[in-house]
Amino acid sequence: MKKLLSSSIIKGFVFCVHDEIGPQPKYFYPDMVPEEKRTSVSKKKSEELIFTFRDYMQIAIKNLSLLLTDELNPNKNEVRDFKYFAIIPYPDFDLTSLTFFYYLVMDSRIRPIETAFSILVKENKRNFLYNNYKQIQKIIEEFFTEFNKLLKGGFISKEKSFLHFNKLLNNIIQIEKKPIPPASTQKKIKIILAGLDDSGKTSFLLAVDRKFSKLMGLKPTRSASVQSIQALGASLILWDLGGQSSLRKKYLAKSDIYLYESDLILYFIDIKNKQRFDESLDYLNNINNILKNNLIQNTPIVFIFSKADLDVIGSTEIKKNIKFLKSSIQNLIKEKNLDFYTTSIFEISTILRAFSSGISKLSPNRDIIRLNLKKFSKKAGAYISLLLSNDGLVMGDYYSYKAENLMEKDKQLESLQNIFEITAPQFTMLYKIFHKFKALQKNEAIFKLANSLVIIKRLYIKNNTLFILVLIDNDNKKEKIDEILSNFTERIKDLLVAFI
Ligand SMILES: Nc1nc2c(ncn2[C@@H]2O[C@H](COP(=O)(O)OP(=O)(O)OP(=O)(O)O)[C@@H](O)[C@H]2O)c(=O)[nH]1
Ligand SMILES: [Mg+2]
Repeated sequence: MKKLLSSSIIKGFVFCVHDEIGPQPKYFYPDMVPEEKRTSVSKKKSEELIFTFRDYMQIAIKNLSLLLTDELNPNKNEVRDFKYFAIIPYPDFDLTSLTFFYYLVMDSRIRPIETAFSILVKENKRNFLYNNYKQIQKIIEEFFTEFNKLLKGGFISKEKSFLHFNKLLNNIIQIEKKPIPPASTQKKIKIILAGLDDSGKTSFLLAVDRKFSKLMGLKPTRSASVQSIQALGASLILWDLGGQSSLRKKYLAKSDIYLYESDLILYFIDIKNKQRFDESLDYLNNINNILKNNLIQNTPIVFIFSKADLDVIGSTEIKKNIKFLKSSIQNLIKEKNLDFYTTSIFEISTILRAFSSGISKLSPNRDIIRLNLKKFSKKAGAYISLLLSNDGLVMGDYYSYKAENLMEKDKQLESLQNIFEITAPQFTMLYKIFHKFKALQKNEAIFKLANSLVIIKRLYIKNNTLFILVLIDNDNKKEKIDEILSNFTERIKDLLVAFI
């Protein structure tokens, strides 16, 4: 193991379990050193990890606290499907991990055991994890399907476990051998905006960029226009592929330039223009085939039904159009959980919502942030909670209801929740304005909405400003929120800073 890791980016691993006595490091490498030794050598710039038991323990506690399963009481299916990954920084150790969370089911235990397995890299090498996490995830998941069978009868010896972990690490290290993209400290994300001409791509981008003044007299995009914005701790490179017919042919023919290594595609369809639906579906089909067959890329596609302005969105015709498009797209793409958004440039929040949901798909930490927001919201008794970045992008959301399960009496609640979702960024804006003009001293504001309250809290996380918005039905719950909020932010703060 020593030889394997000495030349690798990966510096160690730790397999933590939540045992009867609490979180524990169970198997780990390198071996721990006594406390005295660490303090004597830690000054030296060592390439190797010098970890005491207490250090490993600290990592185990941090990892497993992100699961906090005490209240969730998982049933059998949940246990089986519970598989989360996250990229977690440990600033105290100058390390970052890719961590796999799951439940370990053992014959001798009644309760499934919360488990977290981390591979550790130096903080300055964390891009290795971001650039390769999908591949590494696959290797780790495959490994644990086998490894868990071994543990079913009880924990195996450390020596025996090392033989297995050695193989796992060896497989991951193979990834290091492929050429590395030029080193940069910031993650670059390539996002493509595609769709027919006149489908609203450039307008969408402008709205994202808050450049509303440019909207007047918009000209068709002549070819690919590339620009970049900074958001959520990454550079987002936005490729706006002008949609005229001749251009479309060019992108498809030169897909190795235009579609290659794209992280996300936003596909636009003008919801009002029924005559061109077939043409648009045809273009989508071509793009999808190239991604799957020629480029062998699994780039997620988010569908934007544009021009869904307030005055038309409720009409029978538009509803019919949406239904038709959803089922046609489903037939073409054949994947579960496709993302559809209706947007209008006259409702900037619909655009920000679609955009942020799209990029949050790229965050390895999205699921674990959501899980923690859910825990927080349940404890607080909230209807909805939203976690927003300073520029209004949704980094996490929680809804206490599922639309399809709603009883008639809950309909009112549902419509209130819908309003909340649409207005959340405006509340944040109001908060900012009040704060700027010193009309607000505190880091919070409360708005009354019918019988409910909207609570906005500003969070400072390492020089970043974030907002959490919570919708509750009575005053009493506010105290609870105050009580549990700092614990919640403490737990997820490192995950939020490096969101993508
Ligand atoms: N009513 C309404 N009009 C919109 C909306 N979004 C875009 N438009 C209008 O639709 C027209 C085309 O928008 P663009 O953003 O230029 O479309 P595009 O997809 O970039 O077009 P190409 O560059 O030719 O591919 C413009 O006149 C916009 O003002 C919307 O949400 N509602
Ligand atoms: Mg355009």
